[in-house]
Amino acid sequence: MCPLDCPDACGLVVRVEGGIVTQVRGDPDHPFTKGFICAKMGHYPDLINSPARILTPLKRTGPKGAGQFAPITWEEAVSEIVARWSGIIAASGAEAILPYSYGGVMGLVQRNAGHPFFHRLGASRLKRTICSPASTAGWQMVMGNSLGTDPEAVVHADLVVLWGIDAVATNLHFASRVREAQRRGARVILIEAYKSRTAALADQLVLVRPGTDAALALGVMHVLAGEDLLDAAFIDRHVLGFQELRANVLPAFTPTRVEELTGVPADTIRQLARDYGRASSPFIRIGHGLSRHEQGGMSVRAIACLPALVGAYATEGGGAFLGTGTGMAFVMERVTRPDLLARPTREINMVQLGRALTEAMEPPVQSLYVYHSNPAAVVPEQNLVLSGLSREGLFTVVHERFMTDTARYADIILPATFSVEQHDLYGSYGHFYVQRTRPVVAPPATAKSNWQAFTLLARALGWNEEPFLRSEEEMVDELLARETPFLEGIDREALSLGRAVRLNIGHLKTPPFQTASGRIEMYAADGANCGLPVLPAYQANQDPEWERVYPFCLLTTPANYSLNSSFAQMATLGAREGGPRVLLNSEDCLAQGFADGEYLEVYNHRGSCLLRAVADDAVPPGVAVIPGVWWLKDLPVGRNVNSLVGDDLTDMGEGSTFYAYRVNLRRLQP
Ligand SMILES: Nc1nc2c(c(=O)[nH]1)N[C@H]1C(S)=C(S)[C@@H](COP(=O)(O)OP(=O)(O)OC[C@H]3O[C@@H](n4cnc5c(=O)[nH]c(N)nc54)[C@H](O)[C@@H]3O)O[C@H]1N2
Ligand SMILES: Nc1nc2c(c(=O)[nH]1)N[C@H]1C(S)=C(S)[C@@H](COP(=O)(O)OP(=O)(O)OC[C@H]3O[C@@H](n4cnc5c(=O)[nH]c(N)nc54)[C@H](O)[C@@H]3O)O[C@H]1N2
Ligand SMILES: [Mo]
Repeated sequence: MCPLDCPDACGLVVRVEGGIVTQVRGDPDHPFTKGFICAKMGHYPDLINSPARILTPLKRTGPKGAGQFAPITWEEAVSEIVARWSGIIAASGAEAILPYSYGGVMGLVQRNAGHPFFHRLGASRLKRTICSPASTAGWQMVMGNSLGTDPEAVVHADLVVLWGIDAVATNLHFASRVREAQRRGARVILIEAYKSRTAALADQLVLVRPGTDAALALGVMHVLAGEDLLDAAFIDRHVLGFQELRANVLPAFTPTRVEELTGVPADTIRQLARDYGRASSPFIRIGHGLSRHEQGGMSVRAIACLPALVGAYATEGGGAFLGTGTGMAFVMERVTRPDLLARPTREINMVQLGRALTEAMEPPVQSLYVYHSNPAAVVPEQNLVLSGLSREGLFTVVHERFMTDTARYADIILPATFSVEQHDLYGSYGHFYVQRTRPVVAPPATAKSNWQAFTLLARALGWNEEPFLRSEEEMVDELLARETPFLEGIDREALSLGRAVRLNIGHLKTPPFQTASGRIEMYAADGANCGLPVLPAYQANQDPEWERVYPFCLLTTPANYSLNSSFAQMATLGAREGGPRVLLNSEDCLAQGFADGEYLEVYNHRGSCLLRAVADDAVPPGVAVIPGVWWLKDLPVGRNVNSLVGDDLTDMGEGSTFYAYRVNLRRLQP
């Protein structure tokens, strides 16, 4: 299984020769990913066998961030950590310690390995919000726990709308099914903020002003209602609150007004609505990109209403899909052990790490334990994050495989394993298969998995609660032993042999929809309690003065040849990507006197970074696209795009707003 944070969750065939991984290819027997993988994972052996791999615990010998370390043993590392933490706990309490982890490994055991440990310790809890809580919350307000349309069914659709997703880069195997739908006659529409790679797959590209998708969706609904393109019978039986939406919200979203808000021509909005309303089984794939805006939750909420208006869920291949949480198939509390938390400790939002490390708090964060994440590179407000990580008084432990930008700031570095060296159980957020993995090679003698590192620390602390006495393999067994409706009747033998097995999702078949009312809910009676509008809405949110100072919308898009900061250290892949760069419309380049290929300073009041300018008319005027999360150490002045990105939270789910910021650019002084 591929361990990366990617919806495809590919099946792999790993060739091992003489105890060494020599080749990684796609597993032709994997039902969803069918034998092909991305360019990144084709290079997995280069990472596993990299000479840059950290092979021993390290202790800092130079100033913070300088990357100067001396080797120590695991015993020394563990006793240092235990001693420092004991001091901090005695003086300030365990909430002064903050775990920090995200998506380096997606397996259910390794990914969550720190939860029982930090619950038992009584540390601060991390709200893991950097990726998709806004889109999830927006979806759930309308659809509850409904899974949406199976992505495999897209081949039956006659219209596919890729809404804010660069599927060719970020959801490759879904994109191949969209091509299949196209071969069978489907039209494909991409709704994007710039002409991404995925535009090559689409029959039509609709460019929307970043952050305004809710208005566009409401405009489409206005036309559907006005031109009687509704499925009245479906609405009657399966929708709650459409009449309220129609009476109170839709009248204001005329195509003319929506054009002003979104930049999409009124005629295009009308045509989009007609195409959507007349299709027999339209499928909308909702991306997370469009939710990383101030009103990102609302964007997804509004889009999630669309299929209900035309009764798309009643047809094969029709409906919408945001993601699947196959983790819910298992009793995850067996791993995460919330019961080990003696009392609810404070929660810190991971998006606001910079604030947490630099602002006054009671108690202040005095220790950070980072595992399978690279916050120095991937988190917004980078200048704040780095000044926090530079604090002499912050005791930082980083469990890693490479000297990442974050590891450079560590006091102690612990060497980590690769997925091919550890046990785990994987779900996916882009399909419905689960898969068990066992190690195919032995790790280097000194490297430990997340689970192993935490059990070692727990034993050093003298704990003997159940999870700390068990191996990672036993934890996988434990997850598989607990019956849930998703596991009923599945092929357990195939699962234990390491095959991808489809979960049983029959109990979530719709209708009824998995909401309180059993219907698709456009009206959210309890919305008002959480400060949210009871009906989908859109607030115009432009500040002309701000737009004058920072004329460019910044899009920090996923790169094709790296995944967040993973693989971004590989020169071969970086070169194929085109290197660190900022893409600008050629008219903007001309107007500003920027030459194609010259270095520019991209800046705002948060920070700045230096990037090579590339004139590219895939980018609309007034937009700057910076693909990829490059390593700081490889960039001039040691800052990447996240020095330009703020840490405001979304309207729902307290999520990240990576795409919501503005910048200006200037030529470098000689
Ligand atoms: N190659 C590669 N694959 C990846 C990743 C990667 O970094 N590289 N990241 C992985 C991760 S962690 C995730 S969460 C997933 C999903 O990755 P996401 O970050 O959710 O990316 P996408 O869903 O593809 O959506 C990104 C697209 O949204 C567009 N966009 C931005 N703002 C708006 C807007 O306001 N409206 C509209 N309509 N579009 C907008 C951007 O231009 C961009 O092309 O991909 C995973 N797969
Ligand atoms: N500008 C900008 N920034 C972004 C985004 C964006 O679109 N634009 N996308 C955001 C999104 S969607 C996400 S999900 C986050 C992701 O951010 P992160 O989850 O921090 O992802 P990575 O940068 O891939 O870093 C993962 C690290 O985990 C390490 N690792 C891998 N496996 C293991 C393991 O088994 N054990 C241990 N201990 N370490 C391991 C890898 O070596 C790697 O350094 O980034 C966000 N940052
Ligand atoms: Mo993500």
